Amino acid sequence: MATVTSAAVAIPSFTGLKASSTTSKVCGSVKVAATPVPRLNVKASLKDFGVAVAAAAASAVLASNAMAIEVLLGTDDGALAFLPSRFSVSPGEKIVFKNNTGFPHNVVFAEDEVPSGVDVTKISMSDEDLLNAPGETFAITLFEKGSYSFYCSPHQGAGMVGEVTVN
Ligand SMILES: [Cu+2]
Repeated sequence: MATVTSAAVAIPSFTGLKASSTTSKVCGSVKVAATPVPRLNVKASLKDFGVAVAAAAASAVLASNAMAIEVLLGTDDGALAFLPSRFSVSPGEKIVFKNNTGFPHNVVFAEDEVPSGVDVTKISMSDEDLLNAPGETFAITLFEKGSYSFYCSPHQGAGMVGEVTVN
C-alpha cells in the first residue's frame, strides 16, 4: 500500500519536471526551483483565461441589450399603421411595440403566416387584449428564422398590418 501511494505521488511531480529535465540534469540545484515555476505558469494562464472569458461574456451581454427595435403603433401624423411596418431583426433581438397615436392597438401574429413550429399564441396579444395608454408597450423576441405577419385586431381592416423577417 505504501509503495503504491508514494508511486502515485511521484508520477505527477516527475512528469511536471519533464519539460525542464534537460536543464535540471545539467544543474542539479535548479531542480528544486523548477517544480513551482511551471505550476505558477499554469495558474497564471488559467487566471488570465478566466478573466478573458468573463470580459467576453460581459460584452456579449451589453451587445444583446443594445439589440432592440422599437415599432410605433400609430404614426405621428395619426395614421393607423405600424411604423416601421416591414422590418428585419436578428434571432433573439427584442422587438418593442409602443403605443404612439390612434390607440387602442394590439399585436396579433397570423397563425398561418409564421415559420412552421412557431406557436403564435406565445408571441401574440389576445384579440381582446389592448394597449390603451400612451407609451404602453408589448415586447417579444423571435428566434426562428423566417417571415412573420402580424396585425392590430381593431385596425386590421384599416390596413394596420406588418411583417417582420428574422434572419
Ligand atoms: Cu391599431
